[in-house]
Amino acid sequence: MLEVMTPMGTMLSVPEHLAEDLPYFPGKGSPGAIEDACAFYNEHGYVVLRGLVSSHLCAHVRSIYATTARGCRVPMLRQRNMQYERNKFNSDGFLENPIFNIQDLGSRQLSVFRKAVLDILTQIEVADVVAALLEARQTKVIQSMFFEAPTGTWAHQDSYYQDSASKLGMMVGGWFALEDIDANAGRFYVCPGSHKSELLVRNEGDCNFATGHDCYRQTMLDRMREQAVDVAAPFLGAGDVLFWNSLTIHGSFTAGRSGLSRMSVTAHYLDDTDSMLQFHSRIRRQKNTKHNNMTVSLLHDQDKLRNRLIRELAFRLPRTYFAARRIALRAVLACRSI
Ligand SMILES: O=C(O)CCC(=O)C(=O)O
Repeated sequence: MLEVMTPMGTMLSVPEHLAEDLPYFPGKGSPGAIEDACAFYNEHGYVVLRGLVSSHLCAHVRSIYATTARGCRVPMLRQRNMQYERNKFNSDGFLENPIFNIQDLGSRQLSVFRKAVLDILTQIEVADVVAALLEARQTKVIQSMFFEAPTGTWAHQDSYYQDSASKLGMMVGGWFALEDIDANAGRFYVCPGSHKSELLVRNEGDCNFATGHDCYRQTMLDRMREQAVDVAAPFLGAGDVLFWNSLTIHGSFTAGRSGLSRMSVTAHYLDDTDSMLQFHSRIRRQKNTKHNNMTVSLLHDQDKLRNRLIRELAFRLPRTYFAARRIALRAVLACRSI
């Protein structure tokens, strides 16, 4: 076990090897495993399915990333600041600005990478688990991200950014390990049971996303400390997938040492008949496509000229774009339709 400091300043023993962790549930070949996994998820707000994705598919995405997306100079939207940026690499040569919404990437340069990632996110074994967790007949991917370097993502509930329009907590996130994730590589963590507590920080008042994101992050941490929440950072090997509820507090640690990557993809899913609730404020309509028979919803489709023009403007004039976005966000949050 590796001792890691949580964002609350407490110490946590993080499993370095599979044998040091809970077994959780097999992703394949075990009748009844999905039912057991659902019961665990409902109780703890997260669950791990081991080997849900084949090592062959994980290796395929790693190799396609290396040969196509890594060297691509096209600006892409980024998870950490929602700005259009070119790829940036840390001193170890790993991508340090995670890509936001792989399904939006343009066909000209990135269709092969986009397809390889969507093949994983929509494969039948994944679709079956997500449908069971959401008690839905069909589900859809509404958002995705690609990570390589450790990022130290702040503690949050996805609900603050997006959730199900039908009921808060009815969105599922999935963290797909594309390689064995070292305990020092900025492990993804969850706060078990936090989906059931009174910890929801709403996207409003001083904590609104347009002007109060720092306040949100601090308030979240204060609540975690007050409630002395548990933290778990499961061992995730290539092909293991951790699913969590949109009300479950989670984030990732900063790296314990240099030289490590944590290549992974995350995705957020809804019942196919549901809609995305954005910022606890409005229903965000999305254009839909299909992949592997699953609906994939787009937000900033780069195959559309209009979106490419916005990208060019945002990339060349980031400050102007940021200011305009902030005004638009304030307007959205001020006239809540929910
Ligand atoms: O892995 C991470 O750093 C954060 C991922 C995450 O929070 C998400 O996908 O919602």
